[in-house]
Amino acid sequence: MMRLRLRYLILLLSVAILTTYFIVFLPPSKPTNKALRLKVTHEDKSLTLKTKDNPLQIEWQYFDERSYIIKTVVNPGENPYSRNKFNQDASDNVPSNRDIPDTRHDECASKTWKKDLPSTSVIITFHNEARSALLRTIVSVLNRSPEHLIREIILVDDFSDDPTDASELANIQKVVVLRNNKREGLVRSRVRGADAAKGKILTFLDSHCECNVNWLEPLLERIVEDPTRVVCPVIDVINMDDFKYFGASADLRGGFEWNLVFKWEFLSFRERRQRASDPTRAIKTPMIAGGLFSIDKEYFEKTGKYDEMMDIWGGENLEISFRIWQCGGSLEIIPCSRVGHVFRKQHPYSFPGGSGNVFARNTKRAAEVWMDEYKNYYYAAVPVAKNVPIGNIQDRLLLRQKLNCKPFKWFLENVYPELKVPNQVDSPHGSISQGVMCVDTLGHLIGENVGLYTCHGGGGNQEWSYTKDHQIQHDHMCLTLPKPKPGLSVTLRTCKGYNNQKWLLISNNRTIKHLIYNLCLDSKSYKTKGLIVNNCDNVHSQRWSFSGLLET
Ligand SMILES: [Mn+2]
Repeated sequence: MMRLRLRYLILLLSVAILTTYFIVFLPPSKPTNKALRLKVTHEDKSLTLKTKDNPLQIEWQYFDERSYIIKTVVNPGENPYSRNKFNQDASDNVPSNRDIPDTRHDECASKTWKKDLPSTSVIITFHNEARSALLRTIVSVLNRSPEHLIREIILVDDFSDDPTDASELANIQKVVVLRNNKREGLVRSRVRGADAAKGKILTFLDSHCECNVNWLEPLLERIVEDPTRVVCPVIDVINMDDFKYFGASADLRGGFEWNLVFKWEFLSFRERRQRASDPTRAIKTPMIAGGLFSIDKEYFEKTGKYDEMMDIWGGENLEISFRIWQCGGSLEIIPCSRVGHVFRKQHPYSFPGGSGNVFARNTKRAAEVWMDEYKNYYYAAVPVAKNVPIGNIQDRLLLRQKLNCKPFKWFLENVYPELKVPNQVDSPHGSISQGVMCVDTLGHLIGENVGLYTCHGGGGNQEWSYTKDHQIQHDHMCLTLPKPKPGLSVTLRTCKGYNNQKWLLISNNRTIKHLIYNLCLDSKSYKTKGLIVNNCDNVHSQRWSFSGLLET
């Protein structure tokens, strides 16, 4: 007994000594940055591998990371955020092959993936990206993917100021560079990359990402099983100030409200419980964030790629999400696949045409093509969108018809039942006119009066709805009677459903009468006081027609 314990002790001691030896005395192994090997060309014999068997050959050549990055470092006195809206200094100081924490669930680490997966073309589009961030994206792809699964990395330089940002990277193995000769925006750049791709599967990445261990295999596997799946990694967070890498929650999916702006939302209790029993299972998502996903190339083409009349950025993720779901595919987040992304608070680049307009135009194109009558909920939430010109959508409508896609109602009922249809928009809406003049907010806010303006037929400030509880409403503001006294101005107040906000639209004599008092909406002094109330006497200045109300 005693002897056994002694033996055990000796064993333990020798293990401890050996470990110490290795820790203290072994030189730190230099991790080779395999990703930065240069391309082998037949013309250049110097780029062949030197092996022990064949000492005549010489070593691999490597891309010179330092000299590539040093050309665009932050100048002394320059704000490190000014060019990229993230801390470029911090990015430049992080090596391209740095270690990042493996943020997957333990069960992902022990999972094995199919061996016979097809290769993917990785497509990265960018406009004036920080060199260090772009290089790190490429290096993480090459270093953390099985070599045979990366067919190529296609960089689409969307007319960056400095063409050598991309052209120098063309020396790295597997990298192919395409440069636009004018600014095209994300959508057309991605389509250009996809058209050039030779891989069976397309993988789109942002230009400031870092792929984590085994990020690719679980994505490809889901698509091999069913090519109508469009799959995304969990998007981890690279801090924009210090570039530290954090794991994101895998209990999130993509959603939106009626303004059609993408948002992350927590999975329901039921889905979280399912995930707890199998943390590796795919998560169905109504919408994808759009920056990072994989899709079968043939399926991408069959389902209409992207809407190429969308400019710069925004709305394209909404369009592809509606389209894939409504036309028979599905969108998934794969929790065992992790890719870090630098999230920023603002866009680093310029938007020709203004970011708000471009976003509204792209979003409205998606709404007009895919949302059927439900697009009216979008216009109710974002009234300015009604007047944004969108160009021709005929091709996209034909595509929808050709693919025999389901109505938006199906999407709401089957994919996104959590998105509630607001009551307000069940109510009739339109303009309230008197001859050629229309009731108009004139851009006024809470507490101010409303006026009349020449009818323009474009909604916006002349768009009113008449709710079931008798309110006359624009956005969240309602026509309100401050006091039941003739001659007083009607004001805009937050809709509360109080009695002073209740009106009757009387169709036979076309008056708008307060529900309780004998006071009618009157335009007679609109130039000085805006709209007022007066004793109802059916004079011309009290006669209105409401385009949203059917004549009875
Ligand atoms: Mn991004």
